Amino acid sequence: MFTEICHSRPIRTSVAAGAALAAAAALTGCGSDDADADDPPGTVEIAAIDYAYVDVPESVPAGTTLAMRNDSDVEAHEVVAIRLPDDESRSVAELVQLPPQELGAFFPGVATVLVAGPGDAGVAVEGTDVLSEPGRYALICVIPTGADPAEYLAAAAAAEGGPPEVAGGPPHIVEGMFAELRVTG
Ligand SMILES: [Cu+2]
Repeated sequence: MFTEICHSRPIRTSVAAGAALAAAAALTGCGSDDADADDPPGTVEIAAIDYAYVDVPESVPAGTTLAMRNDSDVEAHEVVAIRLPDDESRSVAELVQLPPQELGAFFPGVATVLVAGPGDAGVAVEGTDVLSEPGRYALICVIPTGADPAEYLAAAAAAEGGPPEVAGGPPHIVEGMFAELRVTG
Protein backbone atom coordinates (compact mmCIF):
# COMPACT_ATOMS: atom_id res chain seq x y z
CA MET A 1 0.00 0.00 0.00
CA PHE A 2 2.75 2.41 0.92
CA THR A 3 4.58 1.60 -2.25
CA GLU A 4 1.50 2.38 -4.24
CA ILE A 5 1.18 5.74 -2.55
CA CYS A 6 4.78 6.51 -3.40
CA HIS A 7 4.37 5.21 -6.87
CA SER A 8 1.20 6.55 -8.22
CA ARG A 9 1.65 10.25 -7.49
CA PRO A 10 -2.11 10.72 -7.66
CA ILE A 11 -3.48 13.96 -8.94
CA ARG A 12 -4.95 15.78 -6.00
CA THR A 13 -8.61 16.23 -6.67
CA SER A 14 -9.43 17.98 -3.43
CA VAL A 15 -7.70 19.76 -0.62
CA ALA A 16 -8.78 17.06 1.84
CA ALA A 17 -7.45 14.25 -0.33
CA GLY A 18 -4.25 16.17 -0.84
CA ALA A 19 -3.75 16.63 2.88
CA ALA A 20 -4.39 12.94 3.51
CA LEU A 21 -1.87 11.96 0.87
CA ALA A 22 0.68 14.40 2.21
CA ALA A 23 0.24 12.95 5.69
CA ALA A 24 0.63 9.42 4.34
CA ALA A 25 3.72 10.47 2.42
CA ALA A 26 5.22 12.03 5.52
CA LEU A 27 4.60 8.88 7.55
CA THR A 28 6.18 6.61 4.97
CA GLY A 29 8.95 9.02 4.12
CA CYS A 30 8.10 9.07 0.46
CA GLY A 31 7.18 12.06 -1.55
CA SER A 32 10.25 13.76 -0.16
CA ASP A 33 11.84 13.98 -3.60
CA ASP A 34 10.37 17.43 -3.74
CA ALA A 35 12.49 18.32 -0.74
CA ASP A 36 14.54 21.45 -0.82
CA ALA A 37 17.23 22.64 1.53
CA ASP A 38 14.72 24.23 3.89
CA ASP A 39 12.92 20.98 4.67
CA PRO A 40 13.97 19.00 7.74
CA PRO A 41 15.84 15.79 6.99
CA GLY A 42 13.49 12.95 6.21
CA THR A 43 13.68 9.87 4.08
CA VAL A 44 14.12 9.96 0.35
CA GLU A 45 13.24 6.79 -1.48
CA ILE A 46 14.88 6.06 -4.79
CA ALA A 47 13.45 3.46 -7.13
CA ALA A 48 15.75 1.13 -9.04
CA ILE A 49 14.74 -0.23 -12.42
CA ASP A 50 16.62 -2.03 -15.21
CA TYR A 51 18.90 0.00 -15.53
CA ALA A 52 18.41 3.38 -13.95
CA TYR A 53 17.41 5.18 -10.79
CA VAL A 54 14.19 7.10 -10.75
CA ASP A 55 12.80 9.63 -8.27
CA VAL A 56 16.27 10.96 -7.45
CA PRO A 57 16.00 14.51 -6.12
CA GLU A 58 18.58 17.09 -7.07
CA SER A 59 19.43 17.76 -3.44
CA VAL A 60 18.51 16.70 0.08
CA PRO A 61 19.42 18.17 3.48
CA ALA A 62 22.21 16.56 5.51
CA GLY A 63 20.81 13.88 7.79
CA THR A 64 18.44 12.54 5.15
CA THR A 65 17.87 8.80 5.24
CA LEU A 66 18.41 7.17 1.90
CA ALA A 67 16.01 4.39 0.99
CA MET A 68 15.76 2.32 -2.16
CA ARG A 69 13.20 -0.02 -3.58
CA ASN A 70 13.91 -2.36 -6.43
CA ASP A 71 11.15 -2.30 -9.03
CA SER A 72 12.85 -4.85 -11.28
CA ASP A 73 11.41 -8.31 -11.72
CA VAL A 74 14.72 -9.93 -12.55
CA GLU A 75 17.80 -8.02 -11.42
CA ALA A 76 19.26 -7.24 -8.02
CA HIS A 77 20.14 -3.56 -7.68
CA GLU A 78 22.09 -1.45 -5.27
CA VAL A 79 22.79 2.15 -4.45
CA VAL A 80 26.44 2.72 -3.67
CA ALA A 81 26.44 6.29 -2.36
CA ILE A 82 29.90 7.79 -2.68
CA ARG A 83 30.72 11.22 -1.33
CA LEU A 84 32.90 12.85 -3.95
CA PRO A 85 35.96 14.87 -2.95
CA ASP A 86 35.29 18.60 -2.66
CA ASP A 87 37.81 19.34 -5.41
CA GLU A 88 36.20 16.89 -7.83
CA SER A 89 34.39 18.88 -10.49
CA ARG A 90 33.55 16.21 -13.04
CA SER A 91 29.97 15.07 -13.34
CA VAL A 92 28.98 11.59 -12.26
CA ALA A 93 28.21 10.86 -15.91
CA GLU A 94 31.86 11.61 -16.66
CA LEU A 95 33.21 9.68 -13.68
CA VAL A 96 31.42 6.46 -14.58
CA GLN A 97 33.26 6.48 -17.90
CA LEU A 98 36.57 6.12 -16.08
CA PRO A 99 38.47 2.83 -16.16
CA PRO A 100 37.52 0.59 -13.20
CA GLN A 101 40.73 1.25 -11.27
CA GLU A 102 40.25 5.03 -11.52
CA LEU A 103 36.62 4.77 -10.49
CA GLY A 104 37.76 2.53 -7.66
CA ALA A 105 39.81 5.41 -6.26
CA PHE A 106 36.52 7.00 -5.15
CA PHE A 107 35.39 3.99 -3.12
CA PRO A 108 36.98 5.14 0.15
CA GLY A 109 34.27 7.82 0.00
CA VAL A 110 31.47 5.27 0.18
CA ALA A 111 28.89 6.49 2.69
CA THR A 112 26.41 3.67 2.39
CA VAL A 113 25.50 0.73 0.21
CA LEU A 114 21.88 -0.35 -0.10
CA VAL A 115 21.15 -3.64 -1.84
CA ALA A 116 17.81 -5.17 -2.86
CA GLY A 117 16.67 -8.21 -4.73
CA PRO A 118 13.89 -7.95 -7.33
CA GLY A 119 10.78 -6.40 -5.81
CA ASP A 120 12.41 -5.82 -2.46
CA ALA A 121 13.29 -2.84 -0.30
CA GLY A 122 16.95 -1.95 -0.02
CA VAL A 123 18.97 -3.01 3.00
CA ALA A 124 22.14 -1.23 4.09
CA VAL A 125 25.07 -3.65 3.81
CA GLU A 126 27.65 -0.97 4.46
CA GLY A 127 27.48 2.19 6.50
CA THR A 128 24.23 3.56 7.80
CA ASP A 129 21.55 4.69 5.42
CA VAL A 130 21.87 8.30 6.57
CA LEU A 131 23.64 10.86 4.42
CA SER A 132 25.13 13.00 7.15
CA GLU A 133 27.94 14.81 5.40
CA PRO A 134 27.17 17.65 2.98
CA GLY A 135 28.68 17.38 -0.45
CA ARG A 136 28.18 15.92 -3.87
CA TYR A 137 27.40 12.23 -4.04
CA ALA A 138 27.60 9.70 -6.83
CA LEU A 139 24.95 6.99 -6.69
CA ILE A 140 26.05 3.97 -8.67
CA CYS A 141 25.10 0.34 -9.18
CA VAL A 142 27.99 -1.92 -10.06
CA ILE A 143 26.17 -5.24 -9.90
CA PRO A 144 27.09 -7.37 -12.91
CA THR A 145 24.33 -7.47 -15.50
CA GLY A 146 22.50 -10.78 -15.38
CA ALA A 147 24.00 -11.84 -12.04
CA ASP A 148 21.88 -14.23 -10.01
CA PRO A 149 20.10 -12.00 -7.42
CA ALA A 150 20.20 -14.54 -4.59
CA GLU A 151 23.85 -15.26 -5.22
CA TYR A 152 24.65 -11.55 -5.32
CA LEU A 153 22.77 -10.74 -2.11
CA ALA A 154 24.50 -13.57 -0.26
CA ALA A 155 27.88 -12.42 -1.54
CA ALA A 156 27.15 -8.79 -0.62
CA ALA A 157 26.17 -9.78 2.92
CA ALA A 158 29.32 -11.87 3.29
CA ALA A 159 31.65 -9.27 1.78
CA GLU A 160 31.24 -6.78 4.66
CA GLY A 161 31.67 -3.78 2.43
CA GLY A 162 34.06 -5.27 -0.06
CA PRO A 163 33.00 -5.82 -3.65
CA PRO A 164 31.12 -9.11 -3.93
CA GLU A 165 32.53 -11.43 -6.55
CA VAL A 166 29.80 -12.96 -8.65
CA ALA A 167 29.53 -13.96 -12.28
CA GLY A 168 27.78 -11.70 -14.75
CA GLY A 169 28.17 -9.15 -17.50
CA PRO A 170 29.22 -5.51 -17.33
CA PRO A 171 28.26 -3.53 -14.21
CA HIS A 172 24.93 -1.75 -14.33
CA ILE A 173 26.62 1.67 -14.52
CA VAL A 174 27.53 0.75 -18.08
CA GLU A 175 23.80 0.49 -18.80
CA GLY A 176 23.22 3.94 -17.31
CA MET A 177 22.53 3.08 -13.69
CA PHE A 178 23.98 6.10 -11.96
CA ALA A 179 22.83 9.42 -10.58
CA GLU A 180 24.10 12.47 -8.78
CA LEU A 181 22.76 13.82 -5.50
CA ARG A 182 23.78 16.89 -3.57
CA VAL A 183 23.56 16.85 0.21
CA THR A 184 23.21 20.36 1.55
CA GLY A 185 24.50 21.49 4.91
CU1 LIG B 1 21.61 -2.22 -10.74
